Amino acid sequence: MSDAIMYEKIGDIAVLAANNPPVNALGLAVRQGLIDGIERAEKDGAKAVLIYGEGRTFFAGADIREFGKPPAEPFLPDVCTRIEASPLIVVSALHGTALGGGLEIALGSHYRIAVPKARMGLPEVLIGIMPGAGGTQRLPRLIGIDKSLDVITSGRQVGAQEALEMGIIDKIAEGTPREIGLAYAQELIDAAAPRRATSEMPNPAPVDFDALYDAVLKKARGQLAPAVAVRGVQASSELPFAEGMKRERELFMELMATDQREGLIHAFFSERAVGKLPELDGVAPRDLNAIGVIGGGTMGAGIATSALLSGLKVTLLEMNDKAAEAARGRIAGNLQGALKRGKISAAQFTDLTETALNVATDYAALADADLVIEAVFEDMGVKKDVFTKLDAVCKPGAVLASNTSYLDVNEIAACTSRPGDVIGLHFFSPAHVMKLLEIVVADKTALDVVATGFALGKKMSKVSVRAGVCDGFIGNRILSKYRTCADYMILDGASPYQIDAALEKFGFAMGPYAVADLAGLDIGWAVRKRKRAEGMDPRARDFTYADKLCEDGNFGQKTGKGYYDYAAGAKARVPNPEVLPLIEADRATQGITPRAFTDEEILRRYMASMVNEAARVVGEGIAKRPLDVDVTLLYGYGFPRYRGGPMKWADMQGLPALLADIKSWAKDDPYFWEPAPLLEQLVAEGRNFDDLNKDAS
Ligand code: T1G
Repeated sequence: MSDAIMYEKIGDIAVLAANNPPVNALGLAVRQGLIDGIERAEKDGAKAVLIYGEGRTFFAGADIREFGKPPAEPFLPDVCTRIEASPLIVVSALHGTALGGGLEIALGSHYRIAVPKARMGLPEVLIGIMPGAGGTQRLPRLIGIDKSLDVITSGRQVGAQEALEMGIIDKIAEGTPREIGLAYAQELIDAAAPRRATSEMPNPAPVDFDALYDAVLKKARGQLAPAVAVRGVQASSELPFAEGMKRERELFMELMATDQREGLIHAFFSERAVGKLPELDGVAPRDLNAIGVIGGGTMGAGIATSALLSGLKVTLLEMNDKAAEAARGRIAGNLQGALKRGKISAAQFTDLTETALNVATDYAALADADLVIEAVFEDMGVKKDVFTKLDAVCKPGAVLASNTSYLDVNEIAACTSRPGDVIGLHFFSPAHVMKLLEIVVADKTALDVVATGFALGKKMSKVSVRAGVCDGFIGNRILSKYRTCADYMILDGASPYQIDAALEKFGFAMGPYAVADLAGLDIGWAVRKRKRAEGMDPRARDFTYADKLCEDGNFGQKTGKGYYDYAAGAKARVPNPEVLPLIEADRATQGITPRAFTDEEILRRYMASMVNEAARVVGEGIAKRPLDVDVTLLYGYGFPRYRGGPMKWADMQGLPALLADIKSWAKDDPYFWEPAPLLEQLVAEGRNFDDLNKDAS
């Protein structure tokens, strides 16, 4: 027998304990160990079998690392079927997260018990597949179609209490999984409880599966897995168990072969890889208990909220009492939202707003802070003034962070006597909601300060990505390029509405012009004015229609009108009729004859501009690996997760074709479409971005 499943006989009970850290994934050795264990128990005179996991969890699912490789027997569905077929009573005792194949093992068992904190679910759709070891056939027989569809199409984790109410488990008990499992198995033996096979339960009553399929497909914004999973569940209602299992397998294999599965699994591993930097190995972060936030606008209040929710003490500094009270109100409003959603209790709300939060107007209040984040107006002079004052009051070793979204962190650091303690922490608005944190490492930033940035991100449940210093770091620098590409397409004949529609069809939550309206058109206006004042490269194209829109007081959602008119509400946007005439006038002045764009060309240009700039960002070392770009775009810019991120998407398209497109467009606009050296190099070497990820791991 393999060590992955440890066998022991205690009285009448054969105990199969999984031992495959960190999450007891159901790799080959575990699957084989389960089969061997059941067979041994049957020969060993046992009356019952207990299955549980050592360490932090019951099985967290199939071993995702085996996907894409040739499958090896025994397959997981057969393991579940073998467990269920045993004449002995089989009990699964759940703790930690019983997910995917893990829950399917439990469903193949005859009885299920869990500790109160256990969570369970079938999260396969989140990685682009569907349950493939009987989950779509056994769960509906156990709890009915509606509840199964909720669990399977959302991929959500269900807590033990809810699972008990739904009928997924039979019992909850306090103790270790081994203790509660042994006690329950003995209780069942003593009561002469029958073997109880889920697959032998009657087919669940049908629902209108076609309507559900359509509704789920629409809600998933182009992602296929949840809708395909509906068809799997449908089979549980319409077919005998064995045929239903075959149908599940076919659908499962179909999804396994998709780019969406590849993209989602890339996203899963990439978001875990971003925090793993060889230079931080063994580097301890500095203490992090109390932090300071300077500026209580939307951004500062969001950062403070996120910090409070993660258990940190926060001192928020504002210019005067009135502004300080307004900031307190903003933070309380954010926390009220958390209270309403049940994320915190009323007592916690009171504690966070009255004890953990302190608002102040004097820099001296920051003297004891372990880390201070400034979120003041985006202007170098203002930032330098703040950092000079911080340098004077903060204790030695305090981390001094700027939330700048594009300014030079080296220049900010240089105005202090301790540049090693200075770092960029770029949050995304609203900071208590958005998961991305760019950790901007300046030339002199000390390694333990970088480690502290990552520790803060982890505490705040953010996905943190390391970035180097440049205008816009990873995300905003790439954004600026693909936005410009879209703006040029408008000059040449596309409309903002066609561009938004094409990109939303691709899977972006919102197109770039709807996003601009949400963020405020005044932001882009200020950037354009700054760039013109600094002197634009004469080869860069320019345009005025967007400025005119702002000059007329249209800043987007906050003024009720921008590219769209929001008179009927934010979601009921309609094109603003003033926009197209402004664009036409601009084209006429510049002597441009508009031409038609297909949605496909819009997408290819937009994505190529994004990938080309991303290749520069990686080539220059601003992002250490292509996967850092992918995670940045996924978590900060609404890039569709099932496409894996722009670099993964580019790899799946094929880099040679992308480079050929760029070179063909460069004939008309060599300045904008200059190919990134790294892209040319990869194509010449016949390699792709994922090869660079592998080189770095
Ligand atoms: N396979 C392989 N490795 C896994 C894994 C898995 N299923 N789950 C986690 N890991 C690794 C992870 O990469 C990390 O590695 C370490 O474990 C700790 O994870 C037939 C088809 C379980 C809730 O989708 O949701 O069953 O980075 O850092 O925050 O129907 O991991 O340390 O090297 O995330 O405590 C369904 C995915 C599979 C579960 C733990 N199961 N995992 O979270 O730790 S499909 C899933 C998670 C399936 C059947 C099918 C979470 C977690 P490293 P972590 P965590």
